[in-house]
Amino acid sequence: MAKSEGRKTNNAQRGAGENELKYNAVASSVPSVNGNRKERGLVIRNTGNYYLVRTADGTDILCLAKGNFRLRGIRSTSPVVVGDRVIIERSSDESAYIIEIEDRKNYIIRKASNLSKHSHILAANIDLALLCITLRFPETTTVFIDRFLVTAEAYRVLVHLVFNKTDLYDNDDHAYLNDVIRLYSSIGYPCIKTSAETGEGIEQLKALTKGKITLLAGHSGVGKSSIINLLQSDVSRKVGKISDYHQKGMHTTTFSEMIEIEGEGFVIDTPGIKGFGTVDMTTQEVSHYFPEIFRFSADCRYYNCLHLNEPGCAVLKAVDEHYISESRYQSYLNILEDVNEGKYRS
Ligand SMILES: Nc1nc2c(ncn2[C@@H]2O[C@H](COP(=O)(O)OP(=O)(O)OP(=O)(O)O)[C@@H](O)[C@H]2O)c(=O)[nH]1
Ligand SMILES: [Mg+2]
Ligand SMILES: [Zn+2]
Repeated sequence: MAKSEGRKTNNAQRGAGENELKYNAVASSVPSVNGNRKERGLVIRNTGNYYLVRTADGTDILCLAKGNFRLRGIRSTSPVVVGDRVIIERSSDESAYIIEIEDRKNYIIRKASNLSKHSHILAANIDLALLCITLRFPETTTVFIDRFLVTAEAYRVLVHLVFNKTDLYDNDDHAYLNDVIRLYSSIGYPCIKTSAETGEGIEQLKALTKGKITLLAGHSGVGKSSIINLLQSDVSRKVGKISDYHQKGMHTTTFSEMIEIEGEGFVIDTPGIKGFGTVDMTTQEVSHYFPEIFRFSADCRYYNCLHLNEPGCAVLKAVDEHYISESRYQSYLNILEDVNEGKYRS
């Protein structure tokens, strides 16, 4: 396994909710240097060069990042991300700087595009990621779902799939939706049907997100901000106007933001993402992040089988016999291809 932080620690997979929500319980006094005050805080928003940091006493402070936070092993477009636990330094002239990032328990990272060498971390230290999916208006493909899931597996982030806008589906859509849900549930990913319009599934989401730090991700226009608006009553998030709204998203949310929800917990609203390039894995590793492919691969004749056309491949046999879905296998090939391309390029 390639070394990069985030994978070292953690296991949201085994039990969510371990994230220290009560950041004020964390010792907030850090020895001061040169008379400057140092405090611990949680990054709740990032706009341009500025970060909004919530400190132990609940105050939100606008900070700049000081120094070079290039993270080991990854070239990221932003050094500090929402969800980071940081140490800030406030000087007497009221300016404030982030001077240290605490080790991350996990994060969700993606490449801006397959060709891009730069990666983008959506958020760090999350207990749960909700991948918001619409089969129509706009369409979310299984390849997109699988790319997200592979990254979440690699960085050990627990994922539930949220199928939104069920109120817009006709009978055929519902039949297809149920097939997709059957597939992902059988692999082990919990699925929830929701509608921000009728309120279907919202109580279930409230119970699920309670006491956790939850990331909402997905294409633009799938309804992430609309769902968040139903999870908390204080603030109203901007959602795309229906009148402007066609098949594609409007990119209404433009930066990630952490929002406190009723009944304790935080949800992170993120801007819609078009593609999801996977980051930093070897060809051998790819199958490890498809749980069902990994299970069958134990019976392949060759230990280094890539399940392409090798003799005695148990995965190909399972695809033939429909124990592994064709769409998941196609996603596997698709990701394998990127990984190979990445290798030839560098
Ligand atoms: N019919 C219906 N419309 C919905 C539902 N959820 C969201 N919408 C509408 O879909 C549009 C997009 O919703 P947003 O909440 O802005 O979507 P988003 O995922 O936050 O999009 P970005 O911020 O661009 O990433 C808005 O017009 C919402 O009113 C739903 O369950 N049913
Ligand atoms: Mg939004
Ligand atoms: Zn094989």
